[in-house]
Amino acid sequence: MTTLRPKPVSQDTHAMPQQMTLPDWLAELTRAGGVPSGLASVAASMAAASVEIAAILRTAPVAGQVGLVGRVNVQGEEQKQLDIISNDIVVKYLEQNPEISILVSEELDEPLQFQNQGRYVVATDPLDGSSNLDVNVTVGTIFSILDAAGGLLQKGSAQLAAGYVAYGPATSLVLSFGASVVVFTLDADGRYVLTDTDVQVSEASAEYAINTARERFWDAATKGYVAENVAGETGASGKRHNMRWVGSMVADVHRILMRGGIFLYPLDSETVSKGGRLRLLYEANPMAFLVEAAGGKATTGRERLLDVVPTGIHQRIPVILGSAEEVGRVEAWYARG
Ligand code: FBP
Repeated sequence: MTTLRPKPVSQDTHAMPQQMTLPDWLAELTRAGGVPSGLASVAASMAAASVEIAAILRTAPVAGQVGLVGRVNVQGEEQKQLDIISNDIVVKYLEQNPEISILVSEELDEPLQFQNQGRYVVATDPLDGSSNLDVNVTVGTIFSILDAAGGLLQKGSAQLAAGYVAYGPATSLVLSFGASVVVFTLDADGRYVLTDTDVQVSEASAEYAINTARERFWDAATKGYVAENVAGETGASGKRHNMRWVGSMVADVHRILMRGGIFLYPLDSETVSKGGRLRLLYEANPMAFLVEAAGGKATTGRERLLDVVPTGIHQRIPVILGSAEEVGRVEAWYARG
């Protein structure tokens, strides 16, 4: 069985002319033997879906596409109109691609089997950060691509590609096939143009992202790490830290990929019964894949996130990722037991 993992052929886009569009970049990568054309087409399908989602988001308040639909998803969360609309758009574009056989989505209770007998499985959060939807704060789409032969419950390290789209002041598509992380920005003509060729997460950082309103539920390790940061120069880290929490994972992780930092949604006494807050297959794994490909680290606190063997498609997991030095500090707190 030929492995689908792309050969680490040059994804170095430094030599590529400026203003390279996504289709050109994918074609170049496929021509260079870096990525199979089928896998490249799956990334292109997700990108195409995101262009339509971006357009919908821009005018949703005018079109009255805001607010709840009066249904809850399998997570027990109230679904917003835009959650459903975004999911339908993703289904529409992926169904048209014969390379894709199954879709796992945050908004679908069960995996969606397409007619196609394609080689790839996609897991997606069609609209991440939905608590920020109706208040015009950055939200996103997150996706993970796997080899269908390995089934749905594969470790994150088996991902062939991952990406997200941040719908913010600009619309950014961040993508990796494992060797490097690149950023495309949507231009005025609705084309993704290459704007960052080799994202690297800074080793060190003084910026952390956590929902501090949950402090009373935190475990000792999280309390210890955050207290050290709050102590600033007088604390064990010996430096002043700053805190940022957008409440949209895509926005917080994008900031970390661009300027370093650490994102924490640890297990706490309120989420322990569910295994955590964020979902492994379509939130934690793709973000961990991107952060590691950019030189950062990702852990549950106790183990490398990408080594976790999933037990369910909507499984939740503790997530700690970002600048390696900061993640290392958190791991040290957990190692104290
Ligand atoms: P969904 O919006 O896709 O359910 O994602 C969960 C999420 O909104 C993350 O994007 C974000 O990091 C987190 O929940 C915010 O949690 P909280 O509401 O505790 O701040």
